Amino acid sequence: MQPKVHQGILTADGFRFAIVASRWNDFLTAKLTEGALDALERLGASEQSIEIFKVPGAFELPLTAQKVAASGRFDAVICIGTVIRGETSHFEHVAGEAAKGIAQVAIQTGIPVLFGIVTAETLEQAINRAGVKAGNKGFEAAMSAVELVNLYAVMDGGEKTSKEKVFPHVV
Ligand code: INI
Repeated sequence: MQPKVHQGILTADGFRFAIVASRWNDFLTAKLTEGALDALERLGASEQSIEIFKVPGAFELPLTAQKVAASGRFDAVICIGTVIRGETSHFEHVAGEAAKGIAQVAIQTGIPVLFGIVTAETLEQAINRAGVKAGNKGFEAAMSAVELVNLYAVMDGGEKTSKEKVFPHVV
């Protein structure tokens, strides 16, 4: 069997991206933002196609992402933050609400809203997920954003539905 496979190509050219980044644990969160920018730049996004919105903490990410997404100015919103259990007794609330809220915003607005949030038990774990031993969650979220905007452009019948762009990625 060879079913038809649909997946987004990895080009950021022609799309607009918003990064919504929290300021909590900024020495780590800044690394995630850098990772996201690195991914977008490597995939061909221009400086003019990216805007960054800063918020106090991860709890504030969903509403801000909702406003940014509802503006209609962006093809994807990449949410960036760091929540560390060791530091907070309300870890579950902050991380849980951020995750739930971000998922809701994506479904409500119909554009990709990415979860680039490190949720870690310890500071060491968080450091590792911010570009040390276990990748960079911001980079990963931005890569996913680019893949999804391309997939949805094709699914929604946008201009990137040309056969040349789609079929090389059908296996
Ligand atoms: N916000 C975070 O982004 N990360 C955290 O680890 C964190 N801790 O530890 O509490 C955190 N709290 C702040 C929260 O996101 C809100 O900004 C605050 O509660 C005001 O609504």
